[in-house]
Amino acid sequence: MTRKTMVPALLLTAALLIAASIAWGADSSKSSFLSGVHKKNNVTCADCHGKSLAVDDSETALNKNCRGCHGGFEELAAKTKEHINPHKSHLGDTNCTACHKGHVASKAYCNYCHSFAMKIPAMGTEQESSDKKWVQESAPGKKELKSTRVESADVVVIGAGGSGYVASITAHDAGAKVILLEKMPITGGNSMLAAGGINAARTRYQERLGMHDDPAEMVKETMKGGRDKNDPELVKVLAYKSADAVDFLVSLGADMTDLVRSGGVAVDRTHRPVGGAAVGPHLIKVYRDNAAKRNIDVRVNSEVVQILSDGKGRVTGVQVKGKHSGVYTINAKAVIDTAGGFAANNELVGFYKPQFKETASSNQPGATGEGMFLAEKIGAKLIDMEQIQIHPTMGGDTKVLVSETVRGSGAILVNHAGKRFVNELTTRDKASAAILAQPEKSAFLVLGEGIRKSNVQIDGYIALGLVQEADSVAGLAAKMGVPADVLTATVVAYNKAFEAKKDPEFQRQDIPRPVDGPKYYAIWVKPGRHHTMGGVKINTEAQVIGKDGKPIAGFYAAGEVTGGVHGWNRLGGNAITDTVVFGRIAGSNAASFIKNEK
Ligand code: MEZ
Repeated sequence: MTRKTMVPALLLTAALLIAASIAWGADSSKSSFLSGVHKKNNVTCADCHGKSLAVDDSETALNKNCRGCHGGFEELAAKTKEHINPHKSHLGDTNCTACHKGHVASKAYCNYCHSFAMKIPAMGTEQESSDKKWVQESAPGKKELKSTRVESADVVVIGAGGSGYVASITAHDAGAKVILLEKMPITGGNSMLAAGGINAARTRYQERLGMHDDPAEMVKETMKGGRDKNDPELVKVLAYKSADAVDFLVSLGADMTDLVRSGGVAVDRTHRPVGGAAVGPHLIKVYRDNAAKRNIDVRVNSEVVQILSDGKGRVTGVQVKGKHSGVYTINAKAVIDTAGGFAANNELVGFYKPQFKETASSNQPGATGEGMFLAEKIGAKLIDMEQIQIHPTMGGDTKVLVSETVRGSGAILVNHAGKRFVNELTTRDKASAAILAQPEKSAFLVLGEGIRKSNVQIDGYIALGLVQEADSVAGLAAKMGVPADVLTATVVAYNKAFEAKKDPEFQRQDIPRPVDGPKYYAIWVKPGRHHTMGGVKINTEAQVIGKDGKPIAGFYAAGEVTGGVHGWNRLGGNAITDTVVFGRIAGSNAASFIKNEK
């Protein structure tokens, strides 16, 4: 038997063994799972896998077959009677196989971030820990992997979060053949979880509401928020291209009409969908639809294990480990690294900031930082790696981020004595420090009916069981375990500040709504890891800068994988701006680099 015929023969044998174990009802973990609903309906291997039994890394045909039998997300969501409806979540319409498995027990992807004991078919109830260390294929000491095939593209983009999608769409529209790679089973990255909005100065939406804003102010506030450690040139690009970024999103079909204020900012600059809906799921749906419309080659379960260069400093492609297809090479004329940050990587966070190691992370489980080290391995400079942002308000002991926009909509922060203790709209580093300075290292967000109605995300927190409610402030105080007279006095004083448009106690600039009835609400909150400000050094053209201070030819980066834009503390709402502004620059420059090289 030659090597050429050996591989198909082995595959065929494996397929026959699987088929046989199903037919004979053998008591292996594979067959016992398949003996469930699939056995009952006489499902064959070919029903799921197709005649060839081959599975591509994105599991496309397999998922089509899942839907063929079980129905699509909408159908399944309509049938769900449980309180939490996994088929109707912020993850959007993803692969069925992200949660459901064919040959091993299914597992809910949601449980990486949430703690739901969800029942899904053939799933054990045990919780998967999201803190398990991501095995980095390119870690030092790991043996070099051998590619079994070679493909080619004009531009390869690493990481299908917000920056990755924006860079891919932009490069595609500039004429490049793009492959977008995502190591996780679903696309979206941390952008998918973004609750707040996109900061942009002097937009048509601000002007429509008669609001005056100025990119120069955005520069000043971003620098101040970043403790002046940001790269001022990058910040200028961020601010002066921010209104264009919003127009770009609208041109793709996004809704950015609602405005709210974020911490450390003196105007309503954070743009989001109408009703205060979370920005991330909305944008990722828009991006997914736009990528599909353009036929962009998006591959999940595809981990980049190496960025390739010609030895003379020019990037030439990537090596990928596909979940099913194995290791292969993509030769590319340009590579864009949009692989995100590492706030979900306990080991790495502990390495750079030992005191943050045990804090909960708001991030998706794939935010483990490999994109930074893949870049460093081919000479990129990493900066500000120890700058890790702690977001003030994660829901109690959960991994659910309670959006800053809840405070922006008017909620107050109250300690366990029932008193306000900080300007709720100060920067995140200061608000987190103020909460951690409380003896309990936690606090409550307190809000009324008007605030709840202005921000649809609060209904989500109610559905998740994070919110206590009562018909009076005293009733709420009893549920929170704080003195009723003190909390009542706190709310009365705050409502007076709302009337007077002046907050003598904490100089909060913007009080859009009072804390009023008929219902009052409280959410117990604790600070948690949210954003890693450091990463790959880039210049204003989104070119990756090497340790020698020079751009690495053919190599671009955007979003949380980069450092310098946010300095030592990011302002809420500036991350999405970063992904769109620098994603566009990276996509467009990668495409013109290729054209100019021809
Ligand atoms: O930009 C963010 O991280 C943000 C606005 C988060 C949030 O609190 O909603």
